[in-house]
Amino acid sequence: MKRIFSGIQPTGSLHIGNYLGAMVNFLALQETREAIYCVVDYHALTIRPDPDRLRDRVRHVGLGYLAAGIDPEKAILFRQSDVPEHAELAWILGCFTQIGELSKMTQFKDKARQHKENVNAGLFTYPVLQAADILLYKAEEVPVGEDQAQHLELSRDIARRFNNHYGPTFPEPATLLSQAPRVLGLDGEQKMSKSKNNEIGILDPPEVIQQKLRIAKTDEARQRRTDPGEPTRCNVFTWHTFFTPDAEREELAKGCREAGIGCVDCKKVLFERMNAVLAPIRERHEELKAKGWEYVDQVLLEGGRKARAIAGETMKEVREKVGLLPEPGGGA
Ligand code: AQP
Repeated sequence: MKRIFSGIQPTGSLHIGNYLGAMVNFLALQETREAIYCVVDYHALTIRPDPDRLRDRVRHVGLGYLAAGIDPEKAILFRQSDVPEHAELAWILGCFTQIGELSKMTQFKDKARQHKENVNAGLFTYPVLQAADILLYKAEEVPVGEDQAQHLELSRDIARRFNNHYGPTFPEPATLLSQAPRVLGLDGEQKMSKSKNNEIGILDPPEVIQQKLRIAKTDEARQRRTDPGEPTRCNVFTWHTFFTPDAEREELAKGCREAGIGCVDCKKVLFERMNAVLAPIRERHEELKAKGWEYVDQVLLEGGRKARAIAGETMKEVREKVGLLPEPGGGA
């Protein structure tokens, strides 16, 4: 069975971009692969979050994974910092990564613009830690959104370079994109993000979703209800692609082009369809929350134990190959 790995940052609440871009694949792949999913709290340190807030968000993202349908009986779900080998391997792989390569990373350039006051080395070497996350488990495939494709390419380069130097060690991990690799936000321009205030949360109550949809950008040509629109220019219509069956969508497209329906009507249908997908997630979230945080903590702890066993094996091999002691404090 092929092994896969992916992670989500505990930087805010999960949104439909995370869900459609990554989680949908996580759910399908836990059935057919040895799946390892992680809440990547080391990564989140790049923005120096409040410690209590970070711990809290880890739990919330853990609960979000479970509510969305990740089954701890089928997949390993854990907190990155429960497996410190991630940081150790990142250091070693950093010695196989060129500064020039990291300088080209689009996400680094974006985040450096977004957090001008704190362009730290962690932000710069973030893709090295990401390579370590994946290679530590010798994952062959990585389900992610399109924004991570460049990082994945770098992970393959790092793996290849290490293998060329020390002999075959890591598979070169393939990128697995979903049907919705880049979901735009309510602004219809930027990628939906936890930190851009342009998201629809997967746990947003129905009235909040309705409120957000009301302001969601549509085709600018439709200033009045009587103006014909063009669905291919409309982000709301793109969202229909992910939630609304083909026949109904075609009807909506026709109505939009002929000005037979208005944007309000189109958004109403989208709300119904979106809500039908999100309502069961919200319900499961409530059920799991009622079990108390102990349940989530237990799942993450148990997942961490399993992940650490695999990580330990890889690090034993890596330490031997690079010339460190086979185990800290041990060996000849
Ligand atoms: N808008 C999106 N469309 C498709 N996929 C997306 N992903 C995120 N946003 C979209 C995918 O979700 C997974 C987890 O992402 P992440 O939380 O680790 O980091 P991110 O990509 O930086 O997500 P955000 O929401 O944009 O977080 P912030 O605002 O904190 O930077 C990844 O597979 C990602 O591709």
